Amino acid sequence: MRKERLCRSIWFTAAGLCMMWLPQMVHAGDGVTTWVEDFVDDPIAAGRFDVPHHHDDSRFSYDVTEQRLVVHYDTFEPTAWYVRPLDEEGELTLGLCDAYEFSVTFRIRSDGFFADPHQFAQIGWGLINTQTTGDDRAGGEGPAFAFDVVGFDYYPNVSPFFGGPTLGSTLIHSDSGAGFFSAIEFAFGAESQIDSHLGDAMIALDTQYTANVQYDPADRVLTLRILQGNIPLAINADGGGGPGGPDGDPTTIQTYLFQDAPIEVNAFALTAWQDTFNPFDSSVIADVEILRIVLTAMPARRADLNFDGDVNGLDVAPFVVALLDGPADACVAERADLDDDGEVTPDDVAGFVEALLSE
Ligand SMILES: [Ca+2]
Ligand SMILES: [Ca+2]
Ligand SMILES: [Ca+2]
Ligand SMILES: [Ca+2]
Repeated sequence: MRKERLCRSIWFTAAGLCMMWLPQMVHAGDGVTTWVEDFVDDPIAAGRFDVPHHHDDSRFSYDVTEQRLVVHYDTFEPTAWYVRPLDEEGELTLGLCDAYEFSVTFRIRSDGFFADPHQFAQIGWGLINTQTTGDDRAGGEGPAFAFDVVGFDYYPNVSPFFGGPTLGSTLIHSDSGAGFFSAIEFAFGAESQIDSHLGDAMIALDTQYTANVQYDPADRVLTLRILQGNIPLAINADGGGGPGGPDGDPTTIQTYLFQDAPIEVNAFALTAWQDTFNPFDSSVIADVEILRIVLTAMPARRADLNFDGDVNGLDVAPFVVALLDGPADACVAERADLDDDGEVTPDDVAGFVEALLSE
């Protein structure tokens, strides 16, 4: 009954809008930021990337002939980043309610490769915050811990006791004062453990892959895929809870978020983290060729209630549900509260209709 009345009020406010329950007016979402780094020229000389002044820029070697970058990972060395802001203006930030993905095409060289079986450290990259992310990702030293990180992490170490290698994406929330380790969300157990004897595809040396990490704010889940050419590998044949893990897909390793705590990132970075838990020696040494980076950010849009980046008729049904049942979470509430009074009520209908019509 109520649903019908509400729908009719939307109908009368803007004739025909309630008919738009089917896909139409689909276009590339406004406000989408995307960039591709192909290394056709030196990203630092060209002003696209930068190494923070307190980091060692010799850890990153650009090769103009091969059009690639080589990152010298060595966890005995201090942390070093190769950083690009999310957008050209350096103003874009992403949080818990925004959609984004990043892909990195890479090859780990066998020459000089070392992974200590008694230690544990990653080859990694991802999103950081140039203001709030500290150098200490391992958390062994502090106080500059690496809060506000969305990372791709490949731990190549194979331990006689703990297994390995492991692969997954990690999200580290903003500093809430509750301690660094409580801010970290990651996949563990069978989900991130790469067990070739159980069918999981391994990452081989001297082989080109693309690692893709996607964040879905509707389900609050990070999904990692490793592609060889265009073929996603079965990295999750033996996943958490069974074959393929939670989504039943053997090509995805997923990290579900359980905390509502905020996160705010403003840059992409190739992150050669120091292993602050092993100050005596290198846990991992690897020269990693980086051939391509693609970043796409789809910040949350007001009135986009189905989280597809567009504001159109497909958002009517979930808007009505948020009105009738109350918003399912803070991200829905933020998108449906069109009059900014902190709650979702019939007073938001006018703003919602206006948002639909202004598209
Ligand atoms: Ca596994
Ligand atoms: Ca899966
Ligand atoms: Ca939408
Ligand atoms: Ca409101």
